Amino acid sequence: MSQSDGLRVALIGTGFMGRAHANAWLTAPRFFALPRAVRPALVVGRDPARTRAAAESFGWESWSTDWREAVQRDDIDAVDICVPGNLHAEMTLAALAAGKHVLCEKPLANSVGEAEIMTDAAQAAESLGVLSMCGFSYRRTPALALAKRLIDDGRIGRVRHVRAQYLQDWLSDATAPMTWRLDKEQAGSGTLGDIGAHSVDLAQWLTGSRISGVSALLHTFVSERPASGEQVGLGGTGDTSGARAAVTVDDAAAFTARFDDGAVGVFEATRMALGRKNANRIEINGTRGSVAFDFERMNELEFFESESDSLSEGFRRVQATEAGHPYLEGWWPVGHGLGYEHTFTHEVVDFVRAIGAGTAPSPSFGEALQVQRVLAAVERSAADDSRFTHVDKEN
Ligand code: SOE
Repeated sequence: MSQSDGLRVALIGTGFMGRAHANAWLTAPRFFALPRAVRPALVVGRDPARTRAAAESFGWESWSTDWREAVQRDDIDAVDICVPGNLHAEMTLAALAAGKHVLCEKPLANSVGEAEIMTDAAQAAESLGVLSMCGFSYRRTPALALAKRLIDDGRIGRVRHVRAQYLQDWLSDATAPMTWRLDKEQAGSGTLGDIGAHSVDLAQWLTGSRISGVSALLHTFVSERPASGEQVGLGGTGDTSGARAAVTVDDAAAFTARFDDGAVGVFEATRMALGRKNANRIEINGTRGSVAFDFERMNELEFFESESDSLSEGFRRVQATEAGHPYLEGWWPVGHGLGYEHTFTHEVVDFVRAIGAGTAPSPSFGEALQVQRVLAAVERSAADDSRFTHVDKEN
């Protein structure tokens, strides 16, 4: 591979995440100093017309409906995988074996077994200079990166509580049509893996501590949906007079957790919280202070520090939009604020910088495997009714 050709990227996937990543690959080199130029070499999708349109609108140099092109072509250096979870392992293993750097969407896989194999392959590839990263994009929200900095600097002391909720409402309508995100075969799990995984990753990353045990419940409110219909956004209007399809994943996930440094956590995830659009919230309380964040106000971090004068202390609202804040060096002067898409741009910036420096990027597959283990523990706990204490029984 030649450095002068820039980093030649193949993107697999043209859906919501594919578009978010395509935009990030275009934007990152325009706003940030990167060690290598980025060449949008190939986009891959299942549908020819849609893939061609994606190539044209985002300026990809070529397109294909065969993902193997991305791993077989000698003129590709990095593969970005934005497809349902059941395809992650096969594509990742093929890309790493072909010597391509890999950015793989979250959750890393649909099972712990697959995630372990992917992690082993990533570690072996890393010793040959081939790098991989999992796309837990919210770590790249400036306000959350600031929270991480504050926690690492000891500003909230030792962590006692983690309180994480991820609330959306796009599945509230029981007549919205079936999609791959509701099919266990393709998605692995429902709300738990789709958005609960982000909370688990944020909690472990922010605290620097692993979740060591959970007690959980999962629930499915709508167990079948119209098999087809008009997709609008992620939901839409199903054809209620036609065939029905079984929903095979959870609609709601709730669990308590213990962290290995002694902290306790409470987690909730749902895509049926009417009115909540992308309320990815996390609050962490330590022995000296607290941080609190809600993605619906993504430019802000609430920060509390105990002070000597308890009558004048209180949460302060920090606007993470200033030049010295994480990732802000690439953007607008003073206080103009960022959006959802910027988190993906920052992800690409960090990935390309890691490749340039030859250092392992984070979240590594190993970190993503740990998230996968927590998701699996939540499923095991929820499936075991003997561990659920019924109010009307004494045993
Ligand atoms: C849908 O719930 C979704 O698009 C997730 O799949 C993403 O990971 C999250 O960033 C936004 O919501």
